[in-house]
Amino acid sequence: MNDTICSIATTLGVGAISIIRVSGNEALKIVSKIFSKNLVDVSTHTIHYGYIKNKEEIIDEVLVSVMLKPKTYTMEDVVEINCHGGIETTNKVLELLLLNGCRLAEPGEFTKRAFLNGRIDLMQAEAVSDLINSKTDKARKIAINGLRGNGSNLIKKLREDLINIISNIEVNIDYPEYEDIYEVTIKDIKEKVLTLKNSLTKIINEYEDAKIIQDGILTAIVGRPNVGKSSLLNRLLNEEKAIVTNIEGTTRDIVEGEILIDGIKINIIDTAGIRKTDDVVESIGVKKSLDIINKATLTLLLLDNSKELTKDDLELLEMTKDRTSIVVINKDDLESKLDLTKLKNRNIIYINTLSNDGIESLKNEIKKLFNLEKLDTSDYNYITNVRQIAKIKECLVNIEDIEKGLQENTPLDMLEIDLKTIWDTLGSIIGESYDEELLDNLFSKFCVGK
Ligand SMILES: Nc1nc2c(ncn2[C@@H]2O[C@H](COP(=O)(O)OP(=O)(O)OP(=O)(O)O)[C@@H](O)[C@H]2O)c(=O)[nH]1
Ligand SMILES: [Mg+2]
Repeated sequence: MNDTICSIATTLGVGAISIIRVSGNEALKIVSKIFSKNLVDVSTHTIHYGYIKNKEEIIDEVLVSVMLKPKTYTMEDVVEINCHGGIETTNKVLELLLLNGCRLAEPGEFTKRAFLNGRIDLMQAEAVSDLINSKTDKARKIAINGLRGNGSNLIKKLREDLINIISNIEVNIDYPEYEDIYEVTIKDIKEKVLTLKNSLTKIINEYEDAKIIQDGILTAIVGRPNVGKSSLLNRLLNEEKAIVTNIEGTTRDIVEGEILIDGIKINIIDTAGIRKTDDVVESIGVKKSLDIINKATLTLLLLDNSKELTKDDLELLEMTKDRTSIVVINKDDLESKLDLTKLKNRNIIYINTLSNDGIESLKNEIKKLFNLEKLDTSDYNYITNVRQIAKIKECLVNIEDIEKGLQENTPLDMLEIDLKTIWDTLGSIIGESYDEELLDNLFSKFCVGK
């Protein structure tokens, strides 16, 4: 942490401007060695015009921002060099910084320093990564709320409530002779534990919604060959993405596309038609289609209105009956030969991909299934990080132990141990405690320069 690090903060490519970021005790000294002006005594949060030089050679005309600690991203001295965009110039400036005493930053190292120096907690650090990786406006809203500390504050509040009861129990155990100190009752603990359980359960329940906002809904279009899967994909995407022919087995590999419904990303996968086949390539495609049914959040099982149900159709109906699915009956323009008694208790939508009929109804059904309109009015204060959610689940297991203990009249000091464990686990969510391996793993997923 004592060395001065540098990194290209913008995408390396041809562009108007590239930013090279430097952070650490020697930042001003090192940049001064390659800049036309001495920056060592300049005021904080100032911008300086000049040249980057390699001895006498002028490398680029730049603007250099100087931000002195502690009001910086890392809470260290930070210098940012705004040079002309372009791979050669940017790399040359970086190379000069390395030659003059900087070390190349590891991925996420600037944010790691912000965390280790106490500017942000671990939840906020993880939100930085989510913000960069957010793929929809709603995912961005969740991430920026996380970065602003909304999730952290919630966890801190839960810890505060816990520590109050823990300290009360401790006082009661350590000073039983003091009669004027409030004595914690089993009823008090029961109430506190129930409130905590409700708060944590709410987070877990909302996690599913939040995942949908963040990652979208993986939607597989499956069915026999020729039922019109690729035609449906093209209709939903509003482009001729997949090849459509009247030859069975036209689609042999997956074809993917993306649409937004109420701001939620629907990742649509068109698959190879499912049938028994001796064709090697097609059979690999069929296997992929079957695998995708297991991975998908939503399955659109397509049937052909003009044909009787086949053995393959019935197998697919059976395979998808307990999954979130919609049975989409295509070719509504043709006379029906389907035996509807076999489709009892299924969610059915009729469509005709030649005319676009039913496509809106299908989208509405998706909205209804996933409650997308409700998500539209959400406050975006969700916890979406898998690590954080795993910790919350750990706390719920401890709560179950406490509840059991309360029923079995376990002594207070034993219950206190479980309460402390929950307090610690909640602490590890915001990074009150951590191990190096966790930090390395977490920040290695960040971009270089962040
Ligand atoms: N009459 C009618 N024909 C349709 C409709 N939708 C698709 N078709 C026709 O059905 C045939 C098969 O369409 P595709 O979209 O290629 O079917 P698929 O399910 O992707 O087929 P595979 O890729 O072979 O599994 C084409 O000739 C389409 O023009 C529809 O709503 N009505
Ligand atoms: Mg197809």
